[in-house]
Amino acid sequence: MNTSKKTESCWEFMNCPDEKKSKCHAYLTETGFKCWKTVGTESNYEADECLQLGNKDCVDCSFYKKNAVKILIVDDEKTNLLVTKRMLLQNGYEIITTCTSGEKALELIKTNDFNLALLDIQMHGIDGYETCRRLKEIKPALYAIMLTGTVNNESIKKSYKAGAMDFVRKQFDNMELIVRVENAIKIMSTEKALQHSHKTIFEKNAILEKLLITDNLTQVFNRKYILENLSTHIYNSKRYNHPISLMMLDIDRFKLINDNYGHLAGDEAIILLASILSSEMRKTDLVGRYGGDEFILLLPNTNISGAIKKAEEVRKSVELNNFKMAPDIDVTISIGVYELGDEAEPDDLINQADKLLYKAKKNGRNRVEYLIS
Ligand code: GH3
Ligand code: MG
Repeated sequence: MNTSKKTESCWEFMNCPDEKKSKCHAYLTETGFKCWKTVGTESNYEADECLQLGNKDCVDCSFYKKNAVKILIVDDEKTNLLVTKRMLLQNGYEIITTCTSGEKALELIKTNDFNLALLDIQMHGIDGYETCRRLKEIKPALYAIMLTGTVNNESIKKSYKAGAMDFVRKQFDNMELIVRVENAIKIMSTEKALQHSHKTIFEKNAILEKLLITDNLTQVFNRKYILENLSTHIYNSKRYNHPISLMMLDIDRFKLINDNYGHLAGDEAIILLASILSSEMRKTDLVGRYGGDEFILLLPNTNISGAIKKAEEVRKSVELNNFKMAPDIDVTISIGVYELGDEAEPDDLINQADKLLYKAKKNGRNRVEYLIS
């Protein structure tokens, strides 16, 4: 397995609890979270296992470094604080803050990014439930474990209501506290992993959605998108009694560019035209590539006179532009402009604009043809 590539995508690194025997990398792949047990040095990984998170062989791994988890212990009994803190220290936890009241805890959380809080229930001042509730208000992701003398239905109910996730009996032995804290870390790590996956999926979806509606060559909308949205725009224009116009335009004698300067130069000319169109049109207009060297422009809230004016501007802008990829050719466009009448259907808009474009070609090219219905 080529390991060097994997390390680049490492998202968080942590040591397995048994650091002497093996190390573990957690990393995110296209298909989800994976734990990767490794042997050897960090620069020379030999992956002996590559396991999906949730695999039972992998439960010891967590994405929070144990020694980086920030723990807050709140108890009004100083001895309890000392005992709990010592236990945690003995088990590899290093960042531990203690305080003797809920009020102090609420102050501390404002300046400390605690991950985990261990809260005594019965305290002077505000009790553990209320402390928990308010801490979670300030930091919802905080994982709270209640420290309680007796676990009964009442305390369970109140604790969960306050946002606590777990309990440790006050007369706890070393094992119970440590097991619960480690479970808390696993849960937090899994949550973090899921959030990360979620974010990645969300971002990738957004990219996919954009790809679906974008013309690969020019980055303007593709034909499918324009056609799908045409009906909605027409429906809105009729409903709100707003005008709507459409332009079909096409490069004049485009084949000459391909023939004289090659297909790539032809592509560049199409790309340049798309960028001229995008910068000339309003944000609310839709610019799409209909195919080849033909573009479709939908102009909501624009009547025929506005659309003709715009078409002339665009035509001039192309005429004046120096298409450097085809230095000996005066690149121009022809445009057909049509405003949709009350009775017309979506297809009419395209058919009419297309006919007008054809007319512009027939009448000499580098011109705008329109029809006032
Ligand atoms: P007219 O003035 O009548 O429009 O003449 P024209 O030469 O521009 O004719 P037409 O619009 O029919 O030309 C389209 C040509 O565009 C045909 C095809 O080879 C070429 N073409 C289509 N898609 C692409 C593309 O993505 N890139 C390039 N470079 N050429 C393309
Ligand atoms: Mg053409």
